Amino acid sequence: MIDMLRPTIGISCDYDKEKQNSKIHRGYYEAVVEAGGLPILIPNIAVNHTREILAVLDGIIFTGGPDVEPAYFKEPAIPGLGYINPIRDELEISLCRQAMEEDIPILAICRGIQLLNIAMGGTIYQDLASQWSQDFLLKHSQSAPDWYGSHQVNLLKGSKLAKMLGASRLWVNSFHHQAIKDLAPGFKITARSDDGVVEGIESTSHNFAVGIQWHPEKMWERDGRMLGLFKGLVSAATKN
Ligand SMILES: [Mn+2]
Repeated sequence: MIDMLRPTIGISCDYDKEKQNSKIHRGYYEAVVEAGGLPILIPNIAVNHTREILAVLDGIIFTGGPDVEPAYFKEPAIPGLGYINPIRDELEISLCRQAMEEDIPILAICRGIQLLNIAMGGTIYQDLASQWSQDFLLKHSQSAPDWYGSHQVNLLKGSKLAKMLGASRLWVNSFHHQAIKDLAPGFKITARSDDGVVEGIESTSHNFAVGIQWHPEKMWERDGRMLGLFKGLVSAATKN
């Protein structure tokens, strides 16, 4: 007999075009289990089932992956743009807008933070190295191991992000060449690296819509504070 069902946490998957597999790093779903949720992987299926997918989810994680098609923020592609996956973009933009409309808790990681910002009306730098206009830019595509914190971020005091992490400044890993440019309406910036690049955002009007630019799914086994992000999502997704 099951005393209490765990909240279901959907996890968007990447697509391996060579092997034709939907896939995702174990760190995402193992963190959800560790945080008390039940992970459900969402494959790259056609977009028409957004509402049915969300009907079985109490929360959702938008994961890391390739660049988002810049047409979604009304820009042509520049030379620095990387690989894009139109099928994944279409599904996730639709899922994200619908989840926000239904106020389903969202944790948006790396590509996810960009997707969340774009879906809600913001823009991104398609390529930091060629578009960042200030003198100082940190290395955001680290060459160190994926669990290793390669630069620091400053967290906004009182934000959900700072509370979940229990910190005001911490080391994070970094695997992105894009970043948020114009923030979507209804959001606030909750983390920046020392060069000013946005590393965290959250909605000011939703129950839980939190985005981060780094990869906690690859850090939580070594830095327990990172599990706090998944616990925060599961807690927000728990029905009272
Ligand atoms: Mn970074």
